[in-house]
Formats: sequence, C-alpha cells, structure tokens
Amino acid sequence: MTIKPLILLPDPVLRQRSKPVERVDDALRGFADDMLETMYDAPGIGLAAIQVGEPLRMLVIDVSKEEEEKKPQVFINPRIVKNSDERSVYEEGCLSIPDYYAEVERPSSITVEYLDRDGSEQTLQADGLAATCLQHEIDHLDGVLFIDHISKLKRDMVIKKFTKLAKQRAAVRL
Ligand code: GNR
Ligand code: NI
Repeated sequence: MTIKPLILLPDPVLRQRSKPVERVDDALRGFADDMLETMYDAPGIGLAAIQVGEPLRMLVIDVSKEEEEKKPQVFINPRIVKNSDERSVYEEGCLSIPDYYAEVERPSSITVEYLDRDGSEQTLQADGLAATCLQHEIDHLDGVLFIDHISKLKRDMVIKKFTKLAKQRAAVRL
C-alpha cells in the first residue's frame, strides 16, 4: 500500500476527462487500496483517481461517522442513472483545493450504477452526505470541480490564490 501525492488546483490534469476502466484485476484492486490509503491519510471522505494523476473512471469513498466502523467503498465506471428533484446544500471541500470550503446545491439523492472491486455490476441509492460525496467524485471523472458550482467571482478568486501558491512552491524548489 502506498500513499500517493495529491494533484492540486490549478494543475490542468484535474480538468482531464477520465477513461473507463477496461478490466477489474488485481492491479486495479491494488490501486484502489492505494487510493483508500491516500484518502484516509489526507484525511478525506472521497477520492477520485485523477486526484492522484490516474485518468481512470474510479473513485473511493468512506462516509462512515468517526465513531462507526470504517466503510471503504470502491466505485468503478460509476454512472448516475437517477437524480432526485429535491436539492440539498452542503459545505464542500476538496483535497485538490486544500482549506477552501463553499456551499454547493445538488440533488439530495441519486441512484448510481457501477462495478464493485470484484467487477460485479451494482446499483446503489444514496442520500445525505454519501449522495453529495458521490456527485463530487463523479464530477472529478469529467474534469469538474466543486468550485465550478459556485459564483464566477468566488471561483476566480480561488483559482488566483492557488495559482499564486503554485508559483511560490515552484520558486522555492528552484
Ligand atoms: O474530503 C472531502 N470532503 C467532502 C466534503 C463535502 C463534500 C465533498 C467532499 S469530497 C472531499 C474529498 C475530495 O476532494 N474528493 O474528491
Ligand atoms: Ni474533490
């Protein structure tokens, strides 16, 4: 198991569209375990493969509460097949945009079809934090970030701040 470095805003890698996983084998399961370890280490409640530089349509989540048992879940080639009309607002953050949080409105519940870590077709209905987190992760597979759902003014401010930070980090490494 390996903790992988996270790709940060404004790296254009985060804007790539990820490709479907073609076969679910031991190598892919090993990568899923690395993603989970990276997510728990961060710590975060979700992680998309592109956030560690792999443009594959897969994500991991664990939305269990702190006092509960851990519940790691792997979603391969997930597709949202149903969105509720009801919406809810959550304060979101992203491991690729550290220490920035904003409210985002999304469907309150969704139905997702995906392959599990054994490569079996599954259907899951999710609501609450799981629904929000899955939508946030599935957005990553299409190069979409949660800041794309806030006002352009706020988005441009965040991008500017992270662009400046990236330049500073690059200069320090020279
Ligand atoms: O750790 C995370 N927390 C979170 C909180 C509210 C809505 C979405 C998320 S996902 C985020 C981890 C992450 O960046 N996944 O892509
Ligand atoms: Ni994210």
